[in-house]
Amino acid sequence: MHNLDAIVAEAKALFASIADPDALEQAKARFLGKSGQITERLKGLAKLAQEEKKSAGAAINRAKALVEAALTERREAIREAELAARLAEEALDVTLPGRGEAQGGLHPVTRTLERIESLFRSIGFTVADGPEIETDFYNFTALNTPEDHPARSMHDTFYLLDEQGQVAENVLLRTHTSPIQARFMKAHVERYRHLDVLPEIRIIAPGRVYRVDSDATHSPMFHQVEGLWVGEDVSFADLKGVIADFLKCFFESDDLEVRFRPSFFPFTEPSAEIDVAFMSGTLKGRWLEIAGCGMVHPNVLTHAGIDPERYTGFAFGFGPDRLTMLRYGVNDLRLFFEGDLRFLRQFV
Ligand code: 2U9
Repeated sequence: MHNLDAIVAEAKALFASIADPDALEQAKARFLGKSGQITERLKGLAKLAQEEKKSAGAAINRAKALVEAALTERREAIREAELAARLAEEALDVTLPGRGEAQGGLHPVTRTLERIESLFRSIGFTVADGPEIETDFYNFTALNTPEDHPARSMHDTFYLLDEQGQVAENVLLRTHTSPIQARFMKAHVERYRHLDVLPEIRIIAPGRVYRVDSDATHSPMFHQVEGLWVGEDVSFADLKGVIADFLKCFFESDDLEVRFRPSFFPFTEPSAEIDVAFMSGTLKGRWLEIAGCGMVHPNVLTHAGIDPERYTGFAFGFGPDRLTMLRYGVNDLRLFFEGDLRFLRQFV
């Protein structure tokens, strides 16, 4: 039957033109659905004479089988094409080179701190640590700082608030790392109370400190490294030797001079400022203030339970941020704390 052949050909052509599975199922309805062309033919059989029914029915069923076969074939083809597309999309090229890990690096101030720690360790110091939130006792009182000292004012020191939002007068952000040493001395005295002689204290105290101050050379948070050596015969001459050797090692130069200028700190007596002058390079001949130091004040030793008649000690303090600026030629302190990678990458 020519008509049936045309229907089968039409179905095949239509199915072949479709790539979407839903559209294919809709196209199927045009031939095999309730009022599809093949279905209508089957319904029409009822009208035929008995002798025609058998051969006509057989021909329609053959055509129906051909349409169904074309449909199945197209469904398969679409599924395979989809699978192939997905495989191509998800394919991994294992021969591509790796993307590589981002390279991290230490902050320039951290490098300075590590360098200072390693130099002091090499002459028998240990590195001590302590809390950044301190009590007024360890930050000021134990360090012989009088009640009316300006450093204790809210203009200079960050105080913490209590649960009612009021200034908690005895809790603050440490303004120097000296409370680390005050705590260390007290613990040391307690630990060795059973001995006839107090073993020597030789520590450095590096860390973050906080002051109400902000401009090109002052940051509200900055770093300090302080040092302390307490024993039976510790003198100002020992202090001078340790500091001069340290500075020569730190700046990798014997071509520098160190001088001690009388000064005042509540926690040391006598006290001095330490200046350094490089004898070559861009800063040649200029005296730069680099640290403070002195012999530990008898009141500070007494606070820790150490007899100032028997023991003496020296202490010093410097700013590693400033040392880092000098070592690398950086002129604005704020660059260290802004986190700008264009600046920081130069030190990796
Ligand atoms: C104890 C006793 C004494 C630590 C000292 C200085 C002098 C000093 C400043 C230098 C620049 C801090 O970074 S800076 O702003 N420090 O001048 N610090 S003596 O004296 C101590 C510490 C602890 C128990």
